[in-house]
Amino acid sequence: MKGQKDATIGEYLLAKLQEYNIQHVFGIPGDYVLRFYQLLEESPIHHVGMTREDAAGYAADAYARVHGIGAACVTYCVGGLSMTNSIAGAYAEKSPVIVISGAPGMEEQRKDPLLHHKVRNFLTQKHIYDQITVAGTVLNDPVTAFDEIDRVFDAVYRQKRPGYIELPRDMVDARGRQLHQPADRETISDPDTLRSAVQEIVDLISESENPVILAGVELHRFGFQDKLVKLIEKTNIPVAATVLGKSVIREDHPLYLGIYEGAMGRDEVRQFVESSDCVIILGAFMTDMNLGIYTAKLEREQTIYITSEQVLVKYHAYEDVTFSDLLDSLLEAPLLKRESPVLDWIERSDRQVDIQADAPITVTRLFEILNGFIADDTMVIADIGDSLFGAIDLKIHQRTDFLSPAYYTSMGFAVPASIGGQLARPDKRVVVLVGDGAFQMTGMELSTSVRQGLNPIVVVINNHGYGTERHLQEGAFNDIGDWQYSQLPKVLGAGKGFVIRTEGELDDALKQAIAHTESFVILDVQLDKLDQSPALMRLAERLSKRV
Ligand SMILES: Cc1ncc(C[n+]2csc(CCOP(=O)(O)OP(=O)(O)O)c2C)c(N)n1
Ligand SMILES: [Mg+2]
Repeated sequence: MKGQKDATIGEYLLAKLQEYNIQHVFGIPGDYVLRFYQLLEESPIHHVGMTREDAAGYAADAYARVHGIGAACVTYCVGGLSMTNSIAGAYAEKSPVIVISGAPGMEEQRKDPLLHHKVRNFLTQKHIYDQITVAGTVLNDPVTAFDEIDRVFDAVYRQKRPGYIELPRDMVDARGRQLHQPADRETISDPDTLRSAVQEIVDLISESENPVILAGVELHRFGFQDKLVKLIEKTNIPVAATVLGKSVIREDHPLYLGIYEGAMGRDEVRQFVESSDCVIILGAFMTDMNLGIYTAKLEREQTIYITSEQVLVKYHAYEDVTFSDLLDSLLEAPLLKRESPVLDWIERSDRQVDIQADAPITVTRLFEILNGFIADDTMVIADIGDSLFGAIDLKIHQRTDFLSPAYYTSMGFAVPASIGGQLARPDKRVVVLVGDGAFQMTGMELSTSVRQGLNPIVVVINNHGYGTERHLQEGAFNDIGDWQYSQLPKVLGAGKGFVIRTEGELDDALKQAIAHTESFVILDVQLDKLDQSPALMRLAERLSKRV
C-alpha cells in the first residue's frame, strides 16, 4: 500500500477500505468515532448516514452481497451493540462486512473509569462481536495495528463473513508501522486429494442417469456464477437453486429448473430433484429454510456436497481441496455432454397477465402481476414473511439480482438493504417486497433513500399484522397498528404513495412507479388478514398431511 510508512492508523484503515474498492460506508457518528469520521469525510469514500445502526448493518450487508465486500462505521456500544443483529445475519448468511467501531481512547481507559457507553468492561463489545465475526481486533497498539487491519480484511474477504475493527479514539492519529508484508495466505489444494476427489465425482456423475445440480449462495459470494453456467452447458445437467441462492443463475436459462426447497417449492422441481440418482450440491448450506423446514428428502448415498468448507462425496469427506480448484477441475474433466433434458413443464415465456380491473387484489395475483413487471434492470429485495414466500416464484432476469435474509430471516432487512443494494448497483431499479410488520420496524429508513436520491419501489404487503405467525398461532399479539403507508411522502418530503385495493389499481400504480424515477414510490397493498401466497399454502398443506 502506498505511503504506508508514514501513515497514521486512521489513514491506513481508510486506504485499506479503498484497496478493497469499498466506496460507501454506512453508519451513524458518535464522539468516540468522530475523529475517524472527520478523516472519512475528507477521503473519497462516501459516508451514508442512516437513521439506525441496525439498518446501517443491513445496508452494508446488502452492499457486500452485491459488491463483494461492504463496511459499516459506528460509535462504541450504543451504536455497535445496536448493529449486532444485522451483523449476526451477515455471519449466518455469509456476507463479508467490515464493522468499524470507535471506542474510548487507550489513555481514557486506564484505571477503568465509568465512561459513557461502557457496559461491563472496555472489552464487552469486542467479546460480543467475537461470536458473530470471523476475525476481530482492538487497535490498541500502533506497532501491530497495520498487521491487525490486514489480518481482519483478509479473513473477511476469504471467509465471506463479517469482521470487527475497534479503533480507540486516541489511536486514530497514531503512526503505525508495517511489521511484515502480509503473508500470501492463499489456500491451495493437495494435488493428489484433488485428483482423487475429481475422479470419484466424475465416475459418480458419469454412471448416473439423471443428475441434477443444486446451486447455493456461495456461488454468489465467491463469484463462481460463470463457472456454474459453464459446467451446466458443458454437461447439460439441469440446475435448481436454493432460496438463499435464488438468482445465482438467470432464471430464464433453459437448464434452470426453479427453486428447490422441499415442501415449500413447486412440486415439479421437488420431484425432479428428489428423483435424481445424483444430486450435486454446489455452495449451498442445507438449512431448514433451504429445505422447506426439513421436508426435503435427499439421500446421502446419492449426494455430492461441495462448499468452501467441505467436500463430501456420499458418506466421506475430502480435506485440503478448495471449492475453486474443484470447480475448475470439473470444468476440465472428461464429463460427457448429455442429451438436453426434457423440461416441458417449465413455463419459459412470460405469460401475459390479464388484469381484472375491479377484482380485489390477492397475494397470488399480486405476485403474478409483479412477475410481468420485473425487467432486466430490476433488483428484487424481499423481507421475510409472505414477501419471501411469494417472491420464490418470481422470475429474476439477471443473476445476483435477488436479495433476502432467507436463512436468518430477520424482519426489517429489506428497506435498509435497498439503500446498500442500489448504491452498489446504481443502474438497477430496486423493488422492495416487505410485510407491514417488517416495514414498521425499519421502513422509516426511506428517509435515507430520499437523502441519497434513490428510487426504490416499495410494495408493502399489508395483511394487517404478522400474517405468517397467524397461520401458526393466532392471537392478539399478531395485530399491529394500522399505518397510512401511502401518506409517508408527506412526512418525508418526497416520494409517491398509492393505496391498492384492486388489480386495476395495482397495474396503474406500477406503471406510474416506473415513470416516477426521482424518488421512492410506496404501494400500500391492502390484503385480507388471512390471505397467503401459494408457497405458504403449499407448505401448510404438506405439513398438515404429515401430522
Ligand atoms: C426481527 C424479528 N422479530 C421477530 C420475528 C418473528 N416473526 C417471523 S414472521 C413474523 C411476522 C412478519 O410480519 P410481516 O412483516 O407483516 O409479514 P407477513 O408474515 O405478514 O407476511 C414475525 C414477527 C422475526 N423473524 N424477526
Ligand atoms: Mg403482515
